[in-house]
Amino acid sequence: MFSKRLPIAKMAAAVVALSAVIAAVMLSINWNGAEDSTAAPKIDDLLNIEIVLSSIIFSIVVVALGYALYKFRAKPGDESDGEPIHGNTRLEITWTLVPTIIVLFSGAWSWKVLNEIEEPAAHQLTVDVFSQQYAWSFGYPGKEYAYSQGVLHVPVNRQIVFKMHSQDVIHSFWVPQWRIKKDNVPGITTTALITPTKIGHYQVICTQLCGFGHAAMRAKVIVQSESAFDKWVEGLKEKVPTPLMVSVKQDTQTNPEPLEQVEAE
Ligand SMILES: [Cu+2]
Repeated sequence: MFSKRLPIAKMAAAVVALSAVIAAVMLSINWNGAEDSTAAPKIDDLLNIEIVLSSIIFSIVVVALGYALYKFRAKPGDESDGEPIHGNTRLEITWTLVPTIIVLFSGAWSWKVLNEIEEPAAHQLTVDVFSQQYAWSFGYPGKEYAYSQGVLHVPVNRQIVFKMHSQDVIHSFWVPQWRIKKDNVPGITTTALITPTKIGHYQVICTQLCGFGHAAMRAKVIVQSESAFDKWVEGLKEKVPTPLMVSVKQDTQTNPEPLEQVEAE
């Protein structure tokens, strides 16, 4: 049925042109906002690669579809059935193999990015993240378990080990400009490594529908210099409350990583 005279060169040119236009438009849009952690540019590059690959696939489909619609359209008055087609083994192998290669390539690249993002740095700072319906609070184990509610301070250009503990249901920790998002799961400790690279004010947003107050479940984030951070922590009056400490210990028992591997100051 597919004639041997498919205008392959023209179709390929159309695919290249269409891909270029779509990719140019999609890449020109700043999807994720400012890149304010070491992970952000890597994740955005990964997204851009996916955008280019998707543009190419989309163009192949659209060009083939457009060609078939035009070339094989019924003549006016033609009421006959279409030709019965059994299949095309070569075509089927191709459209199985090519997506497989693309998916494996994306997977390998994602793996590489994840490895880089999760590479532990020498001088880490551990921060406990406590989530509950519908509030965030934070403990600073390396700073005698100082405690803050609704506001998170962190030093700039230092890798923060966020250890997350939910008190009730699943919540999710997300600062969009840092890109990384991590679920807080009751009963276990989840960990995210994030190195903020810019001083500024941000927001933690809960991204896991957790109840009526979910949309309002936010906390302020202040990224500041190491000295300003130290001063702020010293000014904190509260210590992490006992019920939260209990949850840290309980979570830690079900977690392979020991809690006390706190940073060397
Ligand atoms: Cu929520």
